[in-house]
Amino acid sequence: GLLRIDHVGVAVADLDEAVEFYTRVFGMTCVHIEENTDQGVREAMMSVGPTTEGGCVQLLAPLSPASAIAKFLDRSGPGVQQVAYTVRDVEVAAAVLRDRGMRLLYDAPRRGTAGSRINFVHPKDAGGVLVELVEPPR
Ligand code: MC0
Repeated sequence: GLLRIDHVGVAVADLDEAVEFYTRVFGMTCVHIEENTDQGVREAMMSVGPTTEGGCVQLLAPLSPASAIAKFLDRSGPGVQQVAYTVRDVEVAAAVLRDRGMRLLYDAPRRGTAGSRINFVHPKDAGGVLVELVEPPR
């Protein structure tokens, strides 16, 4: 089953500007920045509270015009792009959701933030929400 909200993903055009905004206005702390070329993003993990136990906002900026985030920004503008849940085992969680009629975007998990393993439920099967499953690195 799902364990907790891992992060809420927000599409932004300019990552550095967004990090500055979330820090100054909401008092969040940037705990991780990375480029994920497989996903076509440059991303920053912003801790909501004093520890990441309080959940994170993941700021996502496109690396190229072909990126899923570039497409999202073109269509919808900046805003919430995904909700991500922590799971113990992403393959098991994906299999359970497939059994319940959900289309998973990948046949096998791919690499997410900081070496996590991830998959996604298609937003059209989940009431218009792109749902990400995150198995944290061991
Ligand atoms: C598209 N749609 C969405 C959506 N993206 N609805 C809600 N939330 C979103 N994020 C809607 C469109 O408006 C459209 O609705 C319908 O889905 C199908 O659109 P499409 O043109 O066929 O599909 P695409 O090309 O826009 O692709 C959507 C899809 C793609 C979800 C398949 O974005 C994708 O593969 N996402 C997974 C990877 C990803 O998002 N990576 C970036 C984050 P209508 O009604 O017009 O038909 S990377 C990340 O998250 C990593 C680093 C991590 O956390 O570890």
